[in-house]
Amino acid sequence: RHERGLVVFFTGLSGSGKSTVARAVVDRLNETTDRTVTLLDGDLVRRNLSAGLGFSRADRDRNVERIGFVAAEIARHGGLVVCAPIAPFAATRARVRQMVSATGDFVLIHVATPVEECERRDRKGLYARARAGELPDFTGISSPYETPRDADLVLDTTHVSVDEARDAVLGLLTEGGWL
Ligand code: GGZ
Repeated sequence: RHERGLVVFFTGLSGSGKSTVARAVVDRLNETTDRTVTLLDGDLVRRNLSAGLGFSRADRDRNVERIGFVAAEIARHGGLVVCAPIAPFAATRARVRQMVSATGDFVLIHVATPVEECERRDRKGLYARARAGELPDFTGISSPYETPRDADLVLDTTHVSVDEARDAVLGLLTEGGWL
């Protein structure tokens, strides 16, 4: 039996918690399924697959479409893929959804932690740098984030722990018959 591949695509602002939740989902999937699980980690993608790209709209589109292409290839071979770029543009997310849907299933998770909360946390100090004008085109500050209208799940980590968010994602995947 060849199981259908699945791409779990997280989108949200820098500091929204999406990478943390994505990582927790991958860890749990690795404990509970025999299927291969691939995390297309944001940092690794930017350092390798998308090395040299910046944060203009064109470069973000290239980055997100490359992630989508790799995810679609893995899904085509029946794999589970988790990725968590900001992916701020609706049209780009729609292209990725379309690309993946030709070969596998696609689930969109919006980590909708508001920019005020992301900036309040400012774990990496990037919001402060963006405010100071040191980081141009910073999503949520000086570059847009288009809120998804087609999310399968919306999570706000302001009042929800990483474990609860992880379990909500796993619950959705179980309900949908993927696990
Ligand atoms: C947004 C930026 C920027 C700008 C650097 N805007 O919190 P982080 O640091 O670790 O995650 C952010 C990451 C975003 O890269 P993505 O590949 O996910 O973006 S996109 O999907 O839009 O291509 C942040 C850091 O890179 N970073 N400059 N100007 N985030």
